Amino acid sequence: MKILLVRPPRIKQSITLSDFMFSEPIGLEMIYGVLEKNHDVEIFDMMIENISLSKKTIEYKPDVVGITSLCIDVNKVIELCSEVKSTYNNIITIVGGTQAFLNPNSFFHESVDHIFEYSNLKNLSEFFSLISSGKIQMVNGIRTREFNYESTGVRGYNQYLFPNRKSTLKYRHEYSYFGYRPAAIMEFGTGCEKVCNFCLRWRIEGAKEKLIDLELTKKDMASIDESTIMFMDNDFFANEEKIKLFINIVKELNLNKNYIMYASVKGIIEFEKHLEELKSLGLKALLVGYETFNEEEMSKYHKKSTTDDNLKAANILKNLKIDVWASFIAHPDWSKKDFKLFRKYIKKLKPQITSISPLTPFPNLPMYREYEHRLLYKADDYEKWSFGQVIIKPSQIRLNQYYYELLKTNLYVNLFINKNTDMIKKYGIKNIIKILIGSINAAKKYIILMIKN
Ligand code: B12
Ligand code: SF4
Repeated sequence: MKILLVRPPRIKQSITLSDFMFSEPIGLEMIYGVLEKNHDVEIFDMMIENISLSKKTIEYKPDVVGITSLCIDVNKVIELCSEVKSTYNNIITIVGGTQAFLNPNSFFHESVDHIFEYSNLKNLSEFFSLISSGKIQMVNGIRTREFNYESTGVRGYNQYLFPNRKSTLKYRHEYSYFGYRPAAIMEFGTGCEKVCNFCLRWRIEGAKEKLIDLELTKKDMASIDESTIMFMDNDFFANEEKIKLFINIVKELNLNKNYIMYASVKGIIEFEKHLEELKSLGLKALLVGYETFNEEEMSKYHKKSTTDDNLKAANILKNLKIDVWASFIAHPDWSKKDFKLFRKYIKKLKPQITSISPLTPFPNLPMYREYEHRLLYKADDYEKWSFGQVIIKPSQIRLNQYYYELLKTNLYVNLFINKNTDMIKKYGIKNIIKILIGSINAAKKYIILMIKN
């Protein structure tokens, strides 16, 4: 069969961080890796391509079109499936990805034939051998329109499979992470045992840290051509065994690359002794969720660290000259005074890059119930759930004032606190201009929302 795997284009109307983070569609590369053995497969990355899916469909003539999805993509994905069906009605349409796992119901639509709630070698092989011979039946992890999208009831997680990175060869020079370009992404271990209550990530991968098969990891690390690897592990510093294994693999493979990782504050403090060696091996930056200046919120979020721990971790990293890309959550109950305290706190932490997301009680999270009566948008206003927009009605100040405070904080942080001059040395002026344009774009969207509200 001929299979076209598609990543949908960026959603213009939502606030996204796409100008800062733009990585390869690694999920599709994994599916490609499995299917290429028996089928003719191609990846079509609409975040880069300029031609429409119907034009591509006419050119490539696939039997199957499979589309990946994130939360904000639902309407676009359905639109694309409808476009495929109206081009050639007999093409089989399939949807997979994060949103299909978290909320498969959002894709119950006449243009979507099958939904991969989760994917693994077993269900992929079984499903594609069935449809190749024109049969359909219920398969674990897959919901089929013909069976009213019912599930077999067997739950599962997405399996981390070996990605074929050559499948995105023509796009790879575009993929980047902040100033690092080109950058590849990969994962060393899945899950997260910190189980913070606002977080989707451990819900997607499980509350248990598990290392990915080491042979697969080594083979993948050795084959990556890019000079930068971003590890998407939820907390690379989850345990010492993992850190030591990584150090050994980098030495064994004699790699000379830049590494970017997510790390918890708890892990940074606990495994401080390994940071110097990691730095000497190429660790350039850590993405750290500091979340807030307010201790009460820290415990409400079930963070396993305190606001003082944040300062401690920031000092450790400053002394070692490891960059920090910090993320924070703006709580809807913040007053003007709270925003002021927040800015003061960021000034003490002095991260190199700061991103602030308004608290987003994603549907399916227990938090959703708590804030349901204060939601500004419906659960199916998919494009609003971008983690960049205010979703919960602020309680202390008006919504437009809240946007003004967010805007002010973003500008203050980016212009006065983040050390852009140091970054110019590191990443080059072109990259810094790109990042600044990104913040201006986000700022423009905030101004529009401020005026509208
Ligand atoms: C890498 C990443 C990105 C990358 C690219 C992701 C992509 N799919 O294209 C970039 C940087 C572009 C990105 C952007 C965004 N992201 Co993001 N991202 C991640 C991250 C770190 C890893 C995702 C990943 O690649 N996982 C590994 C792969 C292998 O898993 P997978 O895609 O699910 O693929 C598996 C299966 O689903 C299956 N599969 C996937 N697609 C398909 C398709 C078919 C047909 C089939 C059969 C199977 C299949 O194959 C794989 C094998 O098991 C996660 C955090 C996390 N740890 O989960 C956040 C995460 C997914 N992102 C998130 C968000 C919110 C965003 C943004 C909206 C952020 C923003 N405001 O800008 C944007 C949206 C982009 C857009 N549409 O404009 C949220 C998701 C929320 C949600 N419910 O969807 C997460 C969970 C982070 C968080 N906040 O908690 N992201
Ligand atoms: S440490 Fe990070 S990834 Fe893990 S549960 Fe908390 S916020 Fe999520």
